Amino acid sequence: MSASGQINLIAARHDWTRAEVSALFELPFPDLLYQAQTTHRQYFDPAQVQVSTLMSVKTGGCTEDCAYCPQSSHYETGVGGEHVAPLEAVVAAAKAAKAQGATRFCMGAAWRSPKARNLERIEPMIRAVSELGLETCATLGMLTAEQAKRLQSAGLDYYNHNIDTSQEHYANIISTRSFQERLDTLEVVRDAGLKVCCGGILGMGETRQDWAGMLHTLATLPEHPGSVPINQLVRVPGTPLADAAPVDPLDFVRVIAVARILMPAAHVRLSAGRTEMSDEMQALCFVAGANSIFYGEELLTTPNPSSEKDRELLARLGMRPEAPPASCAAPSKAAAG
Ligand code: SAM
Ligand code: DTB
Ligand code: SF4
Repeated sequence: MSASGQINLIAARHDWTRAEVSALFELPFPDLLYQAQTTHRQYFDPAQVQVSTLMSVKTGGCTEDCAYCPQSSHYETGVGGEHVAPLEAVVAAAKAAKAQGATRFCMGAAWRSPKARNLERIEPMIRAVSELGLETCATLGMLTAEQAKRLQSAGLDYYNHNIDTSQEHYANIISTRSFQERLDTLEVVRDAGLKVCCGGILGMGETRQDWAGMLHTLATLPEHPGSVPINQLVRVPGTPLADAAPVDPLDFVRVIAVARILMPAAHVRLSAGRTEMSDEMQALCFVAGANSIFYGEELLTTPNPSSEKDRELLARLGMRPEAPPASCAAPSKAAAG
């Protein structure tokens, strides 16, 4: 509180140094959580959680070699290459997600980058989901500037494109596209006026320094991402990372807390891997500043906790889903709702 009695808002900074980020990781756990929760309360209601539902609209058969991914055609995971989902199936899934309480619907496709004919299939999906009064998100791989603009014109709100890990560790995980190419897509997405959803995965053999590096990259982008998904690796048999060592749950909480401190206005999403997390660990993540989850029985190809279980967890914690943003109540968006 200032001398005048006003609360001083902790300002969002874009000039974090790598040393400052590393120092946050070295704080005693109670000090780190106190700082994260203090920051969180200045920007958000700590009892609210943003709720997103995922749908895989084109599954498997991907040319890329991302070592974590069950959808890569480089690995035998039992996930076959499918065609693009029909529009009606997407609309039905989006309606069901809305009825369950989701406010954002994220459509994922296993592409390195979409072709023109692919985007022609995706655009009507975005329009239809937007018309239902849901926020829209898509994750389709690398984009050109023109493609990003087209998606924006179709009504897309967010584009998900993860850096996945630190610049240093990246080449150990993916060889078919570079860290710089990820950053280039983030730039065209921002320039098209889309909101960025960008985060990474923990549990791919990285160190604490890699977590600091990944979060430093995110926090020093020209704008902080609107959403920061922090995934715990889902270890899928057949992928090179199937037997990776699990992350210490308290370290996972540390990463959430540091993300919250560095990017105070972002929705930090407790993303993949929740089926392996205890209720207590998830509760600690919320205390550390996580305020978004994926909701619904499936992520893209792997399971997620049931909606019922999540509702119970939120109720036990006295927490509740965040209301949709005002933009979603606009007549054009709500028309078909
Ligand atoms: N093909 C596009 C791309 O790579 O940007 C979009 C879909 S891709 C499946 C979206 C993100 O899902 C990846 O960037 C990665 O962070 C996450 N992901 C994929 N497999 C995962 C796994 N096994 N565990 C945790 N996260 C995973
Ligand atoms: C993100 O960061 N996590 C989601 C979403 N963005 C697209 C994907 C998680 C995928 C987990 C593995 C699967 O279900 O295939
Ligand atoms: Fe393909 Fe995306 Fe999976 Fe990489 S993460 S293999 S680009 S679907």
